Amino acid sequence: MSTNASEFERAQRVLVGGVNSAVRAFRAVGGTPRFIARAEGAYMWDVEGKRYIDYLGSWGPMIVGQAHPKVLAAVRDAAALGLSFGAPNVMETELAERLCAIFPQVERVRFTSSGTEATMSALRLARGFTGRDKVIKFEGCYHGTADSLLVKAGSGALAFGTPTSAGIPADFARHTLVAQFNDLPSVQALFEANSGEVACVIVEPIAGNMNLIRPEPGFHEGLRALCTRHGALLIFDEVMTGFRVALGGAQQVLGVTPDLSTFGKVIGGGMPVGAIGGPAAIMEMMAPLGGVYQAGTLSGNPIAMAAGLATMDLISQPGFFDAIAANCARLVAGISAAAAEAGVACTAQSIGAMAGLYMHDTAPRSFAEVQTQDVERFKRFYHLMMAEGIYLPPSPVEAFFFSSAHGEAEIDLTLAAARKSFATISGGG
Ligand code: KE4
Repeated sequence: MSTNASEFERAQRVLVGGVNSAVRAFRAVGGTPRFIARAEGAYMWDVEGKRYIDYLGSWGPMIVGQAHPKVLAAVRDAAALGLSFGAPNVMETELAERLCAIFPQVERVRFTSSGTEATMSALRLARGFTGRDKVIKFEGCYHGTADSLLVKAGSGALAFGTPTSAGIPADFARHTLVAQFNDLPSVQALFEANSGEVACVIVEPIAGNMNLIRPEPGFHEGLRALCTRHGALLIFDEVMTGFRVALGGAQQVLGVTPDLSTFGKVIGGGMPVGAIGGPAAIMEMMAPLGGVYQAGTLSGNPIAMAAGLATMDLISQPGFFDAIAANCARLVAGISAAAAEAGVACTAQSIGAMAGLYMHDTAPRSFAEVQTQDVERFKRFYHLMMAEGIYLPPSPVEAFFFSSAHGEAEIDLTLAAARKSFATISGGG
């Protein structure tokens, strides 16, 4: 009989670390990754048949729950007409029209097959548009695996102690300047020390890859003013926050308009999609109209577009985000209350359907504060919850993800598991 352990042992013989994305390897929490056999609604089942309430949601895409009937039907219908054409397809236009309708400053879109491609292309576009080489990012923010962005990055790069990846030439990395999230003076200092050389600032507007960190009031307004003053483009990387904290992403919540936005995850509904969006005057610097080359064999793939359109239909329903945000808020409030009841220093918070849980008595407000978490206690909590059938992202520096499929029953089961886990921890277990 196939077990998680036997499948992991087998996978490691042919896949690096047994996985195709580093964060899946459970290196930040220890133990054996679960090999998922199927998923439906708020649940996943591993190869041993154990059921979990899914707060991973494929790291964000599955906001309407796993295997939603309407998304599956759209994928089946599209697949019956062919899987990939390498030629324009009307569904690409339709999904781009949806994005342009939601984000007023987005006049043109380019789809890619991943968030990495989207942010990598956005950086190249900013450099091509401004004629400048340097970019500013924030320590702990993660924007995928493009070389320029794997400098003091978050997510698995941070969790595994390689925030700046090996293999990036120093001559390349030197163009990436690193500031501190929620610290405007650190950004201003970089602009002043590199006057006229900064092409863009790229930021997760609500950080999710150093765990969920809220922007301080005025932070993004300050970024916006600095970029405008110094002729640099402001790029909101909304791959995680887009269509998750609100239909209009973090820019709707914050009321700040970037020059370029990158998207992914939810707009693919579980299929590979990324996107760049912005004003025609900037976007049309990209090939075939301009000199910034960008392309991709499966970009705008009809199956991915169909899954994305079906997901957009569902999340665009009136009241969708109010309901999901209220349920997610009830969950995180219940977790914080359960921890307090057990005398365990643990806090949880949420914005829309994006949540953070910290082994800390308050919600961290900076990269430095996130680092003061009790990681060993997180690991203990993680495995206690997993044993109770609650699947959280396997890292203390990742956000977790709620869906419209998570109802009262799932919230109650999760809070019962949290109370039991905190009781074990406070009892020294
Ligand atoms: P992808 O290349 O993984 O599709 O997207 C990269 C990316 C870009 N920008 C933001 C804000 C992101 O969160 C991501 C990817 N997020 C991680 C989760 N922290 C994906 C999980 C993984 O690496 O397997």
